[in-house]
Amino acid sequence: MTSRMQVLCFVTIIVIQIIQCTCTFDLSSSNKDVVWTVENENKSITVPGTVPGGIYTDLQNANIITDVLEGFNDVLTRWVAYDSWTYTSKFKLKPKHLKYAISNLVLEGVDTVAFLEFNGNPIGWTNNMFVRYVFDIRQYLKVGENELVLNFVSPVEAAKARSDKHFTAPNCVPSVYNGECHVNQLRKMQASFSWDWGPAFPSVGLWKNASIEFHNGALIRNVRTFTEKSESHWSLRIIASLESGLPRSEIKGYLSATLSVNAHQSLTVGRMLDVQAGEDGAAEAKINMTISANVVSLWWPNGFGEQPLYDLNIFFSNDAENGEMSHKLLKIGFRTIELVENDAYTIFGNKTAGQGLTFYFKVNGYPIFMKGSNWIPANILPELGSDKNTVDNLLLAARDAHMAMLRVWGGGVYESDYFYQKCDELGILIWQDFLFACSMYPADKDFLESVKTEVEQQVKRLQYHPSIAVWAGNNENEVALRGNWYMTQTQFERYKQEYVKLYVDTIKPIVESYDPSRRYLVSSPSNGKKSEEDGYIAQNPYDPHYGDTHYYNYLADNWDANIYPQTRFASEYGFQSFPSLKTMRTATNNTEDFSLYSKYSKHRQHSPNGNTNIRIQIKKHLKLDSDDKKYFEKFVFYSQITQAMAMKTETEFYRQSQADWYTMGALYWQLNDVWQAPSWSGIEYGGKWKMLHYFAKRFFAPVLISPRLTLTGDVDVYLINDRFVPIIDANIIVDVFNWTSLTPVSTKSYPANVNPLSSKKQGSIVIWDKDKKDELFLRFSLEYDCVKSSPENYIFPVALKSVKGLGKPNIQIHVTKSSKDLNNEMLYEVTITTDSVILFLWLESDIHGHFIDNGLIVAQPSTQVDFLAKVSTNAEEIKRGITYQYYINT
Ligand code: BMA
Repeated sequence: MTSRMQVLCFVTIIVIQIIQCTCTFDLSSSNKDVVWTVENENKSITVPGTVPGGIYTDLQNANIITDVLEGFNDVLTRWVAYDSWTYTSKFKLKPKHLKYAISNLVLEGVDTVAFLEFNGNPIGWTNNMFVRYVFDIRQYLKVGENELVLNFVSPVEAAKARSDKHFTAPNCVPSVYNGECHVNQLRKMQASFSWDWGPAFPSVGLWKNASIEFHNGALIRNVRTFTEKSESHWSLRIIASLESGLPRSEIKGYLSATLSVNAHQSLTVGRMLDVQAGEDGAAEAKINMTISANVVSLWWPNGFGEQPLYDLNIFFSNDAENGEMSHKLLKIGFRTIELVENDAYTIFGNKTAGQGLTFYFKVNGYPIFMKGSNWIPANILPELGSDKNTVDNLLLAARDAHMAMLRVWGGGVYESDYFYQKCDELGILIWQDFLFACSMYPADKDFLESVKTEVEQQVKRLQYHPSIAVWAGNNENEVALRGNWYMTQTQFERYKQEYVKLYVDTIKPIVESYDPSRRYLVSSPSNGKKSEEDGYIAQNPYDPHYGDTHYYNYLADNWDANIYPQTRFASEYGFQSFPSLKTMRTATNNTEDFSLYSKYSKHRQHSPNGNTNIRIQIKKHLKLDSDDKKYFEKFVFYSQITQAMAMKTETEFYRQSQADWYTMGALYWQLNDVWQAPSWSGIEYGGKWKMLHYFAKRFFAPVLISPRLTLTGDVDVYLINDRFVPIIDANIIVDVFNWTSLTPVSTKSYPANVNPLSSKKQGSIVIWDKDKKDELFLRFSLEYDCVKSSPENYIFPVALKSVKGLGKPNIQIHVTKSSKDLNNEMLYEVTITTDSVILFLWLESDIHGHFIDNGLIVAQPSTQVDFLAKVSTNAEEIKRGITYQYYINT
């Protein structure tokens, strides 16, 4: 077809679309013509239902229960999870609705086991929260009122019933979780039965959209795109999944794709289609495009370049007389990504570091160290996890802390389309786990069939996003089996076989067939290729010479870089802290709860020995007497200090080990939180940053001067460079301070050089008189081209509790309105003056907004921090509302 004909065809299609279109009847609560109610088994409760929604939100809205995250409500509302709930919707259809060849009920997300009736007729059942269900309801439709009923089975009972038949370890979660058992039997968000950082809310409901789709011809369900780069151009392969709804039907029509490229140009290709649908009424259609490399720009991870996205419009116009048109718009990016697992010997050429395989991501041909963290669901109620504000705030916080990768962890959900679009926009690469975590899983036929559908649908839905970097079969299940975490040793062979059946025989081929463009790792952590060679359950899945590792050590001194083992890629490591009192107050107002030993505190700490572990770390470094009047308040604050320092030390250790690409990733555990409780998060439930997140903004800085205190007491100084250009002849400035003064005792300067995308040890320095280590600390800064090019960094040679001369600072605060403008929000300059050193200065404001920097080490008389106000206010009000804390040895 000539391009003129294509244009004509296009015009005709658009005109036809106005007359003839597929029609969707929205069953969500936003459609005023649909009324949803929900009722419990004995009908004692009937309340309005919400779609998308869930039972806990509906009961909360109807005042049957109060805020689920308040006090002990997680256990007090558990009756909700034991009852059975029926969601019913009533809506009117018009004669036009009955004229279509296909009328399908489409449920994007059903949580989880439900039996469905339409106008009194059983139409099927659901058992997988991650599957889009389609039910043919054409024969049951009526003009006038119609009724859809979903009878939800208690998820706790459904899990138990399956476990009775197909028991799979573990028996239950630890009792401190206050959770429910056997969630591994259900294809449901695994954390909804509780986790070591979260409460149990075994929800039911329609957590995603629901609708009835009416059509005569085929629809585009989703589109996959594959980009391949050659010298002068990109090849774009587009695969559209078409659904006619009728088995073996003929799908005939015109498929076209239009890509908008740079300079307001667009490229269109199209082709006639005549294919036969399979038994499932679906078919795939391919279309190729060649794009000259100069009309599109490369997509880069955050911090390494821009994220240009290009509109790709796909149309399918059916040939039938009443030619219907189906359309999808995707925003695609052009980049290459590769996970490089090559013989390390060729790079390192020595026996120790040279063993094993490399494990790093190459993006657009460049090896990139992945800085980031682990994403858990944004809300414990799945229907609230896609809230755009929450997702925006968390992803922007990740972006602002220079993160280039987040791992969507296997105990949560496949996130919303909005989430991945936002990651595409912000340049946040996603390590996507499949949703199996910390458990053995069943491998019976029904379970595997359901997983097949889930994996196929999710890979097809998410594949086109440039942000997706890698797929991983599960979280920690290989290491759990090898390490006998769930007492499976006596049945090792059985569990190994089931493991291979699920992740290797079932999931792997599906992922590889629908997305050959990315690596599928069987587990995280794993030894990558080596685990595969070793039959998928490696002898030591934490082998530092292969793949990724998870590392937790709560007993050793977490501020000591020498305790951390090397790794190719640290995909999890972390330490707990308490959320701020401000955040805790959103869950309880009882004064007696604000004690480490209160029933409430014990209830919220799910990690066995969690508070003891925090206390151990505090005790190693900070002075805190148990009879201190402000013990709890200080414990909370100090827990945030120890967490931030631990993560700083460990992350910098990994970044330092980037030399020659030994370690190429540091994703700490965990970015966010689902409730107000001690956890590993850097951001509290509600969005407030802990000290860790402020520290992350500094320890992930693109150029970082990073000192390491060695076992001999010397300091190795590293320069880390995430830029594409080398740093040549920069100056490292080392100020030696006495704790008693803001004037350095001595200052020395050293030349520094490092290659692009690399880290290099600049040398070792011994500055102090070993007898006076407790009187001194060191400040490191970097000057390059006369500009400060790295955040300042510090070495405290002895534990802070033992330093001599740290005095109580005399702090003055002054606030002025800034002339800088930040997206129309009000920025204020807060100037802090002090007469002595301040450790971990933590500023808070009662005005809605946040400090741009916090948790400061102040070693100069005057320091400026910006405050971003989210409400209209003035300098005087801000000054009045500021409170602060810091660490001191009293
Ligand atoms: C890792 C994670 C999570 C857990 C965290 C903290 O094992 O995969 O399962 O929450 O540690 O214990």
